[in-house]
Amino acid sequence: MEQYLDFSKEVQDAKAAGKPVVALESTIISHGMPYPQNVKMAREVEQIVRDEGAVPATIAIMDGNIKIGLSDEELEMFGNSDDVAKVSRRDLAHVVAVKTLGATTVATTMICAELADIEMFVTGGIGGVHRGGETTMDISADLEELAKTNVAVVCAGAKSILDLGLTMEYLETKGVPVIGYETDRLPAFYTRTSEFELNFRADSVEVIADTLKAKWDLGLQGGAVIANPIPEKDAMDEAYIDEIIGQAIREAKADHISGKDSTPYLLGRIKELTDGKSLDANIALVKHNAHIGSRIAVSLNGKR
Ligand code: PSU
Ligand code: MN
Repeated sequence: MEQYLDFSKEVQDAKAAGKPVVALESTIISHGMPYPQNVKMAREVEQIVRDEGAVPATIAIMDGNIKIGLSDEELEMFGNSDDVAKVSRRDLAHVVAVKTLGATTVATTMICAELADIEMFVTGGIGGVHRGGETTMDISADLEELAKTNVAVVCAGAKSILDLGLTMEYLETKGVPVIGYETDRLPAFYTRTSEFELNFRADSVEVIADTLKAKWDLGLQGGAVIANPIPEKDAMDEAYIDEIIGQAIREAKADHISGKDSTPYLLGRIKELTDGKSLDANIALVKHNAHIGSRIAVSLNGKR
């Protein structure tokens, strides 16, 4: 397995020194945001992780290797190329074998983080059960990965392009804890709350680190979702964004968009329909997640 892993010097040194490492995904860069905002976001998020006392490891596939930590030039390339595949679990072996460029989704970033012995992962939003998923069966591989791979994911909840209720049911069935950071309700990405009550609320990163440690010490396989609401000042108006999301979903249907193209299409349309305001919110929430996720990583590392 090691032959496929290619660690950056920064991550290698961090691991040798026993420092906490935080995994970051590349699909959010290559398929989740436009250039050049995506690269700027990726660099700023990495710096936030460093400022919080951890080391960032942005994960991507290149030259038949799983890169654990990208250089500045590589970040630029993943943000500014149109031949980067979106790589979820099913795609990973193929993209490694044919040695093309691949951006890792939440599912694949979790797989690669576990291979690299990294237990914390920060992103914006996870995939889930899409609206209408009970008939289309469009259910993100992210949920199955959370069920079996031992990596905690810090996110701002899930977007209401998904069916949040079905997503929560799925996670419950699979035994994945969803912990609210300073909230009782599932955040809905662009907004701070939703009607869905969370399983647990944590008001400190210590409690989250203790919970993760206990989970894995007990051999309870699988990840956890730490749901961290978008900061108040960056949150969008709920009625406004719901209307836009509804329109984007109707357009996706009319354009016969399905499968892996669905999430990037919807994100792109929502950005256009909001004149870029959704992108600003998206960037703000990822940065906030980087602060909280890094603090959890530092705390958890101290308990090892
Ligand atoms: N949600 C976002 N931005 C993203 C994604 C989700 O707000 O970029 C990406 C993540 O990489 C996630 C993937 O893992 O979309 C889910 O895609 P799918 O539904 O095809 O599994
Ligand atoms: Mn899907």
